Amino acid sequence: QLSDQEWKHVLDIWAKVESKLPEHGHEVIIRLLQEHPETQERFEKFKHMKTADEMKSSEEMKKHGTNVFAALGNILKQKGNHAEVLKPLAESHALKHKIPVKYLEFISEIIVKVIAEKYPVDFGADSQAAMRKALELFRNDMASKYKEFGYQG
Ligand code: HNN
Repeated sequence: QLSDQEWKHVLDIWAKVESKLPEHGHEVIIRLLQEHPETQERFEKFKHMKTADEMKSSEEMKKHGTNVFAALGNILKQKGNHAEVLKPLAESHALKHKIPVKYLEFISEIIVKVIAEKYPVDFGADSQAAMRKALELFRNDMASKYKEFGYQG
C-alpha cells in the first residue's frame, strides 16, 4: 500500500496527464505496440496496422488510448480501494482479451517513461517511485482477480 504522500504524488502528476489525456494515452498505446509487437495481436481492430505513422493518424487508436487512460485514472483515484472498479476490467482482460500480467508490466514501464518525458520537472524521483508503486499495486490486484476468474495470467 502507498502512504498519503505517495498517493498525492501520483494524483498530482495524473492531474497534469489529464490536461492532455487523449494525446498521452494514444502515445502510450503506440509505444506499447511498437516496443512489444506481440501485444498488437491482442487487438482485432489494430492488428492490421503496419507502421507507427498509420497508428499516429488513427482516430480509433486515439479513442482507445483515451479509454485506457480514463480507466487507469479512475483506478488511481481510488487510492488502492479499487476492488469494485477493477473487477469488470480484470474479468474482460482475463477471459475475453487474455492479457498476461507481463503485458501490464510492459505498459507500466512505458507509462512512467512517457510521463517522465512530458513532465520532467513535475515528475521527479519521488513521484516516479510513487507511480511505479501504484502501478504495481494495480498489477498485483489484477493478477489475483485473474486467478479468481481462472486465468493464470
Ligand atoms: O473491458 C473492455 O473490454 C472495455 C474496453 C477496454 C477498456 C475500457 C479495453 C480493452 C480491449 C477492448 C477494446 C475494444 O474492443 O474496444 C482490448 C482488446 N483492452 C484490450 C486489450 C489489451 C490491453 Mn485494455 N487496458 N481496455 C480498457 C481499459 C483499460 C486498460 N489492455 C490493457 C493492456 C495493457 C493491454 C495489453 C495489450 C489495459 C490497461 C493497462 C488498462 C488500464 C487500466
